[in-house]
Amino acid sequence: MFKYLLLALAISLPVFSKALDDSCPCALARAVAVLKGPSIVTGTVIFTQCACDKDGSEPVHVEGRIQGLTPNALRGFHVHQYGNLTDGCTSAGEHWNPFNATHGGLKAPINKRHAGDLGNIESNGNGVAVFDIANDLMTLKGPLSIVGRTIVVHAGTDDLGKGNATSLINGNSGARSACGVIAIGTKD
Ligand SMILES: *[C@@H]1O[C@H](CO)[C@@H](O)[C@H](O)[C@H]1NC(C)=O
Ligand SMILES: *[C@@H]1O[C@H](CO)[C@@H](O)[C@H](O)[C@H]1NC(C)=O
Ligand SMILES: *[C@@H]1O[C@H](CO)[C@@H](O)[C@H](O)[C@H]1NC(C)=O
Ligand SMILES: [Cu+2]
Ligand SMILES: [Zn+2]
Repeated sequence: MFKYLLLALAISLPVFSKALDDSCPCALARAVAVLKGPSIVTGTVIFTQCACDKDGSEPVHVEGRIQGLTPNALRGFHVHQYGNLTDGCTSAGEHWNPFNATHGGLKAPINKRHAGDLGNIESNGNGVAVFDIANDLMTLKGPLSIVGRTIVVHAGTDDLGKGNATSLINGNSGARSACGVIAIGTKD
C-alpha cells in the first residue's frame, strides 16, 4: 500500500518539486542563498533537509537555478568556508572541509572529498543550469551546518580531484563567477 502511495507521489512530484513549500512535506530545515557576481552570473539556491528520506540518511538537497553561465558547460560548485564577502567571493575562503579530506567529486569516499564539494552544475544552450544535488555530509543544523557559509559557482570545470596537485585542493575550477551566503530559509 505504502509502495503505491510513494509511486503516486513520485508521479505527481515533478509538478511541485520546484516550489519551496511542497518539495519536502517533512522538512527539518530549509536554507536559501542568492548568488551574485563579480560576473553576470546570478541565481537562487534552496537547501532542504527532509526527515522522511527513505534510508534516514537525511542528505541536504541543493536545488536551484543559475543563469548567465557559458552555454553547455560544466561549472564547479562548492560550499566554501566563510560567510564573509567583504572582498567579494574571494573572502569566502577555501572549500568547507570539516573532515580534513582532499578535494573530490560527490561520490568519492569521505576522505577524498570536501564536505562542501558539490561537483559541477551543467548549463544548457542558454547558459542556464537547473539542478538538484544531494549531499550526505552536510546538515542545516548543529555543528556540521552549512548555514552562514557561502556557496560558490566557478568559471571553470571542476576536475573532481582527478588532475594534478591543485586538483586535490580545489579541482582547478578557476575564478569565482558568483557566490551567496547560505541563510536561514523558513521557520522549519
Ligand atoms: C573578511 O574578509 C576580509 C577580506 O578577505 C578579511 O580582511 C577579514 O579579516 C574577514 N573578516 C573576518 C571577520 O573574518
Ligand atoms: C590534514 O591532512 C593533511 C594531509 O592531507 C595533514 O598533513 C594534516 O596534518 C591534517 N590535519 C589535521 C588537523 O588532521
Ligand atoms: C594544475 O593544472 C591547472 C590547469 O589545468 C593549472 O592551472 C595549475 O597551475 C596546475 N597545478 C599544478 C600544481 O601544476
Ligand atoms: Cu568553489
Ligand atoms: Zn573541494
